[in-house]
Amino acid sequence: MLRPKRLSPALILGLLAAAVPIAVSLMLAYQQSRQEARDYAATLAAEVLRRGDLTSEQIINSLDELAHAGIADPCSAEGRARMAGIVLDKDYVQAIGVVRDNGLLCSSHALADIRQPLGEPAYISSKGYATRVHVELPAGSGRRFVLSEHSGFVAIINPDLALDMMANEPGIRLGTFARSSGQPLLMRGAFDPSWTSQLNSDAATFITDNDTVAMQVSRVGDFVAYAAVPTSRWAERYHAFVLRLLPIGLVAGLLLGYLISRLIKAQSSIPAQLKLALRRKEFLLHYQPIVDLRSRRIIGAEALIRWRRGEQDVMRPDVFIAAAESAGLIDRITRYVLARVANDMREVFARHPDCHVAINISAQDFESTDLIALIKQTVQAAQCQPGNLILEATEHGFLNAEKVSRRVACLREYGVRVAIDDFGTGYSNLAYLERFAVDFLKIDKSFVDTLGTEAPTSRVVSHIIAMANTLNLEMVAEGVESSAQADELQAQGVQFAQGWHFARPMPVAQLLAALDQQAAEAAT
Ligand code: G
Ligand code: G
Ligand code: MN
Repeated sequence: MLRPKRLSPALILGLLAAAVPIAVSLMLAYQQSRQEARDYAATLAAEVLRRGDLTSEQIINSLDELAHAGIADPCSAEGRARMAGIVLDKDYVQAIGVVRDNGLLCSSHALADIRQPLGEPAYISSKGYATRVHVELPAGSGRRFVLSEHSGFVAIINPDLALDMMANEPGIRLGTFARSSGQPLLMRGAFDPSWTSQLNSDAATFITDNDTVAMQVSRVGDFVAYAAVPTSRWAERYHAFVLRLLPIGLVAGLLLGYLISRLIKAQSSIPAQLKLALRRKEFLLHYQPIVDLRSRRIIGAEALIRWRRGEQDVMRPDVFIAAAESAGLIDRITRYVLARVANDMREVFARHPDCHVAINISAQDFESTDLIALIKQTVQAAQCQPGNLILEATEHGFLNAEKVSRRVACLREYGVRVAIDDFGTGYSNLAYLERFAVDFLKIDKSFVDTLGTEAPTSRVVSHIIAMANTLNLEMVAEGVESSAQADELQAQGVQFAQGWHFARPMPVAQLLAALDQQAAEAAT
């Protein structure tokens, strides 16, 4: 049955970790562009304030000078010339003049010197300066002037001149408004009266739906300078920051994600991985043929566990079997192996009833009470005879005692045969072998390797073989890699062998095919 592969926790946490720097980079871009917009608006407001203050100062000075000049008739040619002299050095004041009954009587600018009504002032400051805004003058070619009047004299200001900075940036709104009344004074672009409510101290910067607005209170006059920068400009900066920061965030994110998922994988304990592998059925069995050395025919096979994920062996069995033993997970693995072997071998036994399968059983399994029941289940499930099964136990498993020896006896009584695995590598001694009645000795590869060499251990094989013969034990030599080794073992009286010289561990289908071919050859 195929189940969709679940995302591993390591991958999920890795992805989460990767998201953090990416999110941070986006946030940084957002904050940086916001901050930049605020700084820009504040800089503009400060410049407006500086110009506003200058304008105020020039208005006060020019009207003051005019009041104290003692000009008898300002509207005479000489009077106008003297007025022109007063404004000559005042860059922001275009002209000064005389007001009577809310009308402009005459001014320093000849062309503006036409009597015209001005209407009521929009605002009068605490110092008595009356301000009129949006005033059209005859020679002003449609331009709207701001007029500031005090004691019958008036200063004429061109607001565009005072606010002529950043003229090439569209959408930027600049100006001043009266602090006490909120009345706009100088103005470039529409003023939003709701901004005034944001001013709680000497300066404020805030973001509205459409603009980033900065305001600064004048220390000289009763007015506030403001600058509003449209959000669209800010969004552009945001995109620029994203383009700059996101790649860094992405790289950092991927790196962090990779490192964290690696870390989690490494830290997730081997026992946890084994449990997961059992649940996901990532273990499978390969079978290494065992041959009769006289006929060189396959008479059985050893089941060897493999941990597969995709095409890869995740971990070597000697590593994870040892880990499973110390984590108390070996009984679950043994159950799994037995069930799997029964399933794999059913057809092999049906077609080749004399064949046997050798299964590695851990020392702990011999101690657990239900091993016999488990083996009986396996025989049933594989639809074979107890004699088709050989249980391989390493010598260490046989060390502790009575209980194990009784269990082995029980199993052999049932008809299953038992082999001592890796013989010679443990605590082999003769007395011990006599006490444990078993059927086979498996001679470890390390001894087979010494055959035909000058190694001091090379003669141990002969002793093991002699000992086994004395005890009437049949032998399986492991790790046979050459025909010379096979011949030598046969000459010394070893009955069976396995090793790469004959065959490597293989999937059950391949084993079955080899057995089928062997049977077909025997028939002809
Ligand atoms: O081929 P290989 O590397 O698989 O074997 C390594 C070791 O793992 C062998 O010495 C064998 O004893 C052990 N082993 C292999 N399969 C099993 C198994 O199914 N159960 C146990 N307990 N040990 C196994
Ligand atoms: O259970 P045991 O330790 O006997 O398992 C045998 C181990 O030896 C397995 O890991 C198996 O894959 C490996 N093996 C079997 N035949 C050969 C061989 O001829 N040469 C080598 N190097 N290893 C072998
Ligand atoms: Mn073995």
